Amino acid sequence: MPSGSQLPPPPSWSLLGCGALGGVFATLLTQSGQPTQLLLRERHRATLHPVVDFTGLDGQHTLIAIPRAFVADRPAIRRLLVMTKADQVIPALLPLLGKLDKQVPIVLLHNGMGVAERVVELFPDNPVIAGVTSHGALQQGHFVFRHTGRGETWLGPVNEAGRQFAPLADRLAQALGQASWDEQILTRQWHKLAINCAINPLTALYRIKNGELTGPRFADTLQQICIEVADVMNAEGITTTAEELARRVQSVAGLTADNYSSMHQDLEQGKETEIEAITGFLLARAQAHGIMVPVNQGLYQAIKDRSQDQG
Ligand code: KPL
Repeated sequence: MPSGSQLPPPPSWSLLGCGALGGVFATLLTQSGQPTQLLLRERHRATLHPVVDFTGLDGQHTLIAIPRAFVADRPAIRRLLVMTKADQVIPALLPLLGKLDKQVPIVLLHNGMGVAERVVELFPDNPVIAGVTSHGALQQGHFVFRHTGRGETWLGPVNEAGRQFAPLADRLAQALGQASWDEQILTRQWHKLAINCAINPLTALYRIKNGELTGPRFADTLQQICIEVADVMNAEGITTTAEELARRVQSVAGLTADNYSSMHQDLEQGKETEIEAITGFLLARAQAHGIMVPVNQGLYQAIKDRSQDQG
C-alpha cells in the first residue's frame, strides 16, 4: 500500500450468519444505504458466491451485490450483527476472539435465550446488545432470499457497555421501517421465547403453516403451553399471565399465517433446529425453579426424536 494512502472506511455493518433472516437483513441494510458485508466462514471459501437474489414484501425481484469477506482475512469491522442460529453464535464468534476491537458492538439477533451471557463472558470488553425480531424470511436457494413478513425489532443492552448503543436501533429502523431500543430487553426476549415455544415445535411437528395454529384444533395445546411458560416467566420475575401469552401467540400466528416457522423450515431441510435455545432454555429455567412443564417437555422430546430420525 503506498504510504499516505487512505484505507476505505469499514462497512457500516458486518453480518455473521447469512441464513434466511440474515440474508433479508443484509439486503435491506444495503438498500437503505448502509454498506454491509457478509462475513463468511473458512469452509465457504471454495464455494460460489453469486449475487444475492432478493424478493421483497411487494413481490419485487432484485439482484443485489453484497460484498463478502472472510473472518480469517481480518476485515475491518465497525458493527457486528450476529444472525446465526442460536447454537452457532459461539462457534461463529470464536474465530474473532482477540481480533475484534473493544469498541465494536456485538448485536445478537437469534431465537432463544441463554447465549448472550456466554458472549459477554467471551468478549467482556465489547458492548453486547441483544435483539428480538419478528420479521418473516425464507431462504429459497443459495443466496436466494424472500422477505415474507414485516415484523417488529427491538434491541437492548446485555452489558453495561451496551447501554450507549441505543442509536443502533435507529440505524436498523432506516432499513426495516421500525426498530426500537428497550433497556428491558430481557422481558422482550422472554415474550419472544414464549411465542417460539408455542409456534415453532407445533408447526414443525405437524408440518403446518403458522396460521393453522389459530384454529380450534390446537387451542387446548396452546393454552397448556402458555400456562407452563407463564409459570416459569413469573418465577423469573417477568410478570405475565397465560392469557396474555396466548393473545400474543394468536396475534403472531395470525400476522405470520402464511409463513413456515424457522423450526419447520429447519426440520424440512434436515438442519439443526433451535429447540435447545427455545424450549430447552425454558425447561432448564423450569427445573431451576422446580416447576413442572410436561407439555413443553413432550414437545422438546418430540422435536429431538424427529431430528434424530432424519439425521
Ligand atoms: O420467530 C418465528 C420463527 O419462525 O422462528 C416466528 C415469530 C414464529 C415466525 O415464524
